Amino acid sequence: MQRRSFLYSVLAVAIAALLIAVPLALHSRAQSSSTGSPPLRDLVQEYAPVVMPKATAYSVFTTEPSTRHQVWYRISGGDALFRQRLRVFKENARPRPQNQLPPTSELRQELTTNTPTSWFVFPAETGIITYYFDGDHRTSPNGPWEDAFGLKVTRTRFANGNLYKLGFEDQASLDDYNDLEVQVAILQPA
Ligand SMILES: [Ca+2]
Ligand SMILES: [Ca+2]
Repeated sequence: MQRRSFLYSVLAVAIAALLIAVPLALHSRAQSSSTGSPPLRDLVQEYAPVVMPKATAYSVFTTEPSTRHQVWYRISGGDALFRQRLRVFKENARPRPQNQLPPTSELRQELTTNTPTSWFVFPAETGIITYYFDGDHRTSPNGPWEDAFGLKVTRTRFANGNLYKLGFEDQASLDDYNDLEVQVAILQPA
């Protein structure tokens, strides 16, 4: 009996791995850019941070479908007691309501750390596309991933795009909004 339940759990893990791996393999993923960073130029304005206490994810989207755009992102750090996870989704559609994510078939990357990474960059494209950045954490090594309790966003506008600094919060008390920090740039000349 024990052996059977062991086999079932091995099977469950294998199926879960396939469910994640197949969509990642089928779609265009962001490429790691080992040296590059987004070529934003001519700072126009840095806006005051916007605190979103119940937000669990942030989406950026194209405002001009006929102009090519390109999205870059990286984990820039974080100061947390718990393990952090960033999931990145890309969907050929307008933004969904806040905190609603696309299905896992649209998942493009999953990083289970808040250690800084180099930049990742999606291929340049035209059209109506929304990119979702979803911050999670878990309080024990094998526990379930849980949604962030909130998010702080600082936007800086440049002549040829926008840079967003995201800070996810993993405490219900909303203490510092710096547990998982992500930078997202969307390049799209005006
Ligand atoms: Ca989430
Ligand atoms: Ca915190």
